[in-house]
Amino acid sequence: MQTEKWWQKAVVYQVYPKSFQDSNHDGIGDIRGIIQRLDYIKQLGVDVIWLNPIYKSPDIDGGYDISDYQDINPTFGSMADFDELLSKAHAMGLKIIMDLVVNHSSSQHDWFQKSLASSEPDNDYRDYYVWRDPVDGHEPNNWGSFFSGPAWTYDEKSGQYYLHLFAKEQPDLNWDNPKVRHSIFDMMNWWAAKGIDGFRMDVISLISKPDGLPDAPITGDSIFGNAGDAVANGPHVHEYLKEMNTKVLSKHDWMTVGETAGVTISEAQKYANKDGSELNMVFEFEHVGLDSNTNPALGKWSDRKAGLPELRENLVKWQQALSGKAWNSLYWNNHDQPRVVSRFGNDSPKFRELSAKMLAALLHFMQGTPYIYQGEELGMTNAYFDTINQYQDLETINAYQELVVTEKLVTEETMLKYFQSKSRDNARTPMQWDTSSNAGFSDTTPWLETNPNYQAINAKAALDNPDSIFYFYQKLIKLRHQLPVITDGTFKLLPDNEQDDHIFAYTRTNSETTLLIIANFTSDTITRNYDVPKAAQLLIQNYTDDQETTIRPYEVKVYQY
Ligand code: ISL
Ligand code: CA
Repeated sequence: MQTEKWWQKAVVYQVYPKSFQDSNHDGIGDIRGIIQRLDYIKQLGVDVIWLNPIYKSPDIDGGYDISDYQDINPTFGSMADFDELLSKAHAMGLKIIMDLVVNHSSSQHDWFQKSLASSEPDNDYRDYYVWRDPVDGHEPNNWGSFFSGPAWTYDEKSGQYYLHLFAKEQPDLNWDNPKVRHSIFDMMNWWAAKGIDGFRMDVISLISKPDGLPDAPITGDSIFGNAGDAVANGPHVHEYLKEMNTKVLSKHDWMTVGETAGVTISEAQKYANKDGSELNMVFEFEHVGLDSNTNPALGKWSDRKAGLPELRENLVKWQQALSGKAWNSLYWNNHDQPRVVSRFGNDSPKFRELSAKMLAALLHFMQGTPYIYQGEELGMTNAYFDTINQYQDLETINAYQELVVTEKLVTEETMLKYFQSKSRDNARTPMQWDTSSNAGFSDTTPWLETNPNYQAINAKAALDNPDSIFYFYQKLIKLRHQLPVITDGTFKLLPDNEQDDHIFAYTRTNSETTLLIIANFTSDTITRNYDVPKAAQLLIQNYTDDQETTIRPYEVKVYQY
């Protein structure tokens, strides 16, 4: 494996700027707030910061609707603030990767405004987006938007529909048009000249639409087809990424990660192949899809818990299949996912810290590039909002409207439970810095309610406690930097572990050493004998003593020999 690449040993910290730190009393996080907190990020020991979109945007979808790719949203600050953030981060040895959102733009983008202006052949911008005539007076096909409703919106003026896989304010760019690709590549090179360290590429697996835009398979009793399945890994996606690689990526010592919704193992081996002709790594979704509803009409909305056997089977499959062939991201959390300690761990006061550490260690000893989402290092929990009015996320609000109000597929009470498990806002509540008002995030009411548990769960308390989750993460990051086996070792599930309902146990081995990771996924006390060699050294533990064959609730231990 090409273990010489810097991003294979790196750990990424994801900052959601809107919720990280407010510096100017408007209740919204901003770039100067991030600058104020760089010391904190540095102390954790990570190598790279991934910034969610900070570009100019009407902010229909958390900034994933960009109206100017080369300007900063004034709510977040100015380009001068960004330049300062970048140079200060670099001076501290931190790299910054930006979010590249080019499957779609905002409907307010100049390109779309020009596209809208006329459907005449002399309008160069018409073909920047995907326009189609109605079919039998209806949408051109049955595709549903990820955010509810059809993926097509009708334009009275031209009598045509435009495609938007997400909100109607997020029209899909037409990647089959070489002018679109060149405009995007120019924009990327413009950011390169500023000295950024790479891009995380939003839904990059969706950019190439299937020829003829055929109907998608219907799942459940929806009238819409699943556009995600129909569009992911389209016919030209690898060709377009290779072109991007030639024209942009290969010129820079960057880290590139493709957010690849709907990626399979064999597709991942192409996106993130080790010849480096496309992207450095994929960011896949299978393990965070396991607890979706068993009724396909409800999609992700459920309060089901994924069991250890299915989660383990999935993680192990990816470890083994990409080994030596391609590179993966390791993550439990991001701005779209519920908090991991509430999802796969146990966020009760008794077990929150133990289970957060167990989950951290389990993931951080695997092969891949780990991502830590802001607040994960504190064991921040889901928001547990009680009413629909507390939510700000459009995916959540649209799902409520569609599934509760219009289609009446679920009761309000049930849907609110599902939101407590799965809403994206669970990850987006303000960062919990200290016990002062609004958790030290802002001195005025934040854009999204602060989780009241900030009195107990906050960065100040974590930094004051040598046993905190924060320092546990710090240790995991340090070990990754020190021990090559974490990057290059062979992954092996312990032979008797396949059916185990309680314990996840695996080894990583290279020519020098072996690591043995044993994690109890449950609140039960378990007896297992792993015949750990006498000379083995205990590298990591989340209890203060080691009882060898007794594995306590949410215990994790890592031995080296
Ligand atoms: O968030 C999801 C499930 O709740 C996913 O379906 C998500 O929409 C998908 O992974 C794509 O996410 C990315 O693109 C979206 C944006 O809303 C997300 O925040 C972003 O991470 C559209 O740009
Ligand atoms: Ca602000």
